[in-house]
Amino acid sequence: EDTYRLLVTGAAGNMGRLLRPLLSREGRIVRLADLVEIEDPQSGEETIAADLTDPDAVAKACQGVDAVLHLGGLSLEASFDDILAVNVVGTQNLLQAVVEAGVRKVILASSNHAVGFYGRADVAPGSDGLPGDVPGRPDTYYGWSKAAIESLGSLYHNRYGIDVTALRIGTCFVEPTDVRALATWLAPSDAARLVEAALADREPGFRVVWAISDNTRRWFSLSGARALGYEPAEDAERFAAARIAAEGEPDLTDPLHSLVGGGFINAPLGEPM
Ligand code: NAI
Ligand code: 15L
Repeated sequence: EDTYRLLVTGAAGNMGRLLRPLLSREGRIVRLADLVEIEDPQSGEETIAADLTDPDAVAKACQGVDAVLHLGGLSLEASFDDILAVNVVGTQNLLQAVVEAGVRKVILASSNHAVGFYGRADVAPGSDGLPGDVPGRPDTYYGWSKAAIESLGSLYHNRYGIDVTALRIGTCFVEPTDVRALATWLAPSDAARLVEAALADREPGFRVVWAISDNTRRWFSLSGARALGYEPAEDAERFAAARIAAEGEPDLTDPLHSLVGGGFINAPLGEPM
């Protein structure tokens, strides 16, 4: 069979559910994998149960796949052992299975929390914002795991020549969840645009880019993502009036707004959120 197959891990989660209808294409099968049940599979979709901590299950999920969008894992702070097992060992299982199955392309869901301790003060004056590929400066065990999987992606690219794009996702929900997200929002439609840009055929590489909409209040550079062909169409500003009416104007000197990681920077380490 030569149908293009895209494996999406964590497909039952928030982003998986938002992206499913946006990733469906003529001539593409989207294989949805998760630990929990995938609801209501549509035509062009297939489902598979796989625990990322189980190498055999992950190997099976990767059979016959052309590309992987790896969303699966713990998406908030948790104990170090859980973060290590699910996010780091789970991603290692995935990358190993990718190589063994001959998959050539992987998109990793990293997070702003991989670099949560950078701040507005780190943005070069006159620049487009904080670069997408600054070295890790995690704010939690969770953020550390994202820095670790970026680094695993680099290892697997250099060893095996697979194309790896790590997305440092800001805040991807239907709408910006709070005033902080007026800067960090990634609209689901823009997430799909960036995924399509990362899936495009190109010389295999390894890159780490910000995954954020073209928000009026953003302080994150989009040049890395734009170099892939990402053309964001959304701006959280249309939600600003309502969010500010509810919460007040953000104080940009408060670490909640002056540092990338916002509230994560003083969340107790290892305590499930
Ligand atoms: P989510 O928590 O809603 O979804 C994660 C999915 O992974 C869940 O369906 C869960 O069942 C699955 N999962 C957890 N442990 C697993 C295991 N052992 N084996 C297989 N599947 C497992 O998270 P969301 O919001 O959909 O995020 C997707 C990815 O993007 C996550 O990796 C998250 O860390 C990352 N991200 C999301 C952001 C956002 O604003 N939504 C921001 C930055 C990063
Ligand atoms: C993340 O990494 C989380 O998965 C998500 O739930 C949000 O908290 C997001 O970052 C954010 O920083 O807004």
